[in-house]
Amino acid sequence: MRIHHLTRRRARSGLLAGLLAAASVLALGVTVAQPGTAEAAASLKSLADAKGRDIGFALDPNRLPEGPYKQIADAEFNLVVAENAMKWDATEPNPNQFTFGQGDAVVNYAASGGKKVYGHTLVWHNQMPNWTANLSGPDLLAAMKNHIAKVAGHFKGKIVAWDVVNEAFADGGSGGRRDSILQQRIGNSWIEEAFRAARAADPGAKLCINDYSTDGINAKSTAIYNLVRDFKARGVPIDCVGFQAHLIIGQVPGDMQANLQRFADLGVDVRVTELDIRMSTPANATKLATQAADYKKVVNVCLAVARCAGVTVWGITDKYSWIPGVFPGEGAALIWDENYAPKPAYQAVADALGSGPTPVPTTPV
Ligand code: 9MR
Repeated sequence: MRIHHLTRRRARSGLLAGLLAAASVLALGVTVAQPGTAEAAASLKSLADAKGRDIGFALDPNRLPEGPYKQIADAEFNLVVAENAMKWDATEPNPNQFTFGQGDAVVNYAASGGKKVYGHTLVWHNQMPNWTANLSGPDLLAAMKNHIAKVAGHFKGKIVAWDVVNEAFADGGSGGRRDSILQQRIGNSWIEEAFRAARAADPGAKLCINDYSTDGINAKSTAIYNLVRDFKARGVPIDCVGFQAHLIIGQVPGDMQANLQRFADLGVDVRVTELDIRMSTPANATKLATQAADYKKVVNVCLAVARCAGVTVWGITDKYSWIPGVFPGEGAALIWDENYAPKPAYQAVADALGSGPTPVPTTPV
C-alpha cells in the first residue's frame, strides 16, 4: 500500500522518527496527500471509494479556516457528519424558530467536495433546547414532530441517512429504554413517532437509530435489535442502525462482526458512526500500536459485513476531540495527533481499506 512519505517514514522507524516527522510537519506545514499527484491515490477516501464504502468524519465547520484541518478533511473523507451543527439546540433554539446557518455550512462544504452528508441527529435527550424542558407529553410530542418535519424538510434531498433517534436505550444490563423526558412524558411510542415523521419529511433519506456501547452483543444492543425486528414486522420505517464505537484501546468487542451481521440479517444497513479509540494519556509507542491494531479491526469488521455502509471517525485531530473534557486523563483517540501528524492508526485504517478484494461496481438499485 503506497501512502505518503510522512506516514511511511513513521511506520518504518518507530516513535523517534515519528516525533521528528511531527516536528518537520510543524516546520514545513502539514503534509497530506495532494490532489493530482500519485500520492493522492492512497488517501483513505480513494481507498474507501474503491471499496464502495463511506469513510466519514465529524465536522465542526468553524474549524475549516484552519489550513491543515481543511486539507485533511478535503483529501481523506467521502462523507461528512455535523459534530453538533444539526442537533436540536443548534437548529431550533426557540420554539418553531429555526437556525440553519451552521448546518447549511456543513452541507455546503460537503457539496463543494462531492462528499455525502450523514445527518446527526433529529432527536436526542442531550442538547435539547431549554424550552422543551417543561412541555407536557402531548406538547413535547407535537414539538418533536414539528422539529423533525422542519429540520429533515429543510435538508431534504441532501442527507443520505439520518440518525433519527440517538441514545434511546439504558446503559447496563436492563435492556430497557433510557429514562429521558421523551420516554417519561410521551411513553414507548416516541421512537416510532419520530421515525414516521422523518420518513414523511424526507422520503429519500435512510432512517437510522444510533447508540453507544452497542458494538458487541449485550443487553443494550439486543434491546435495539428487538426494536428493529418489531419495527420491521409492523411496517414502522427504519433502514439502518448506527454503532458509535467510542472505544478504549484493547477493548474492541470480539463479537462486533457477529453483532453487526445479526442486524444486517434483519434487513437494515449498519454503520460505524462515531469511531474513536481512547487511551490513558500521554500516548506512547505501545499504546499507539494497540490503537492502530484496534482501528484496523473495526474497519475490517465493517468490510466483512456486506451491509455495513462505512466507518465515520468522531473528528480529525486529537486537538479537538471531546474525550479529554469528558474523561480526564484519557484522550489521543483519533487518527491524527494534536499537530495533525498521522498516527500509526492512520496507516492501519489505510491498510484495512486497501486490502482484500475490491468489489466490481454494480449499478445501484
Ligand atoms: O462531540 C460532541 C461534543 O462536541 C458535544 O459537546 C457533545 C454534547 O453532548 O456531543 C458530542 O458528540 C456526541 C454525539 O453527538 C453523540 N454520541 C456521543 C458523542 C460524544 O459525546
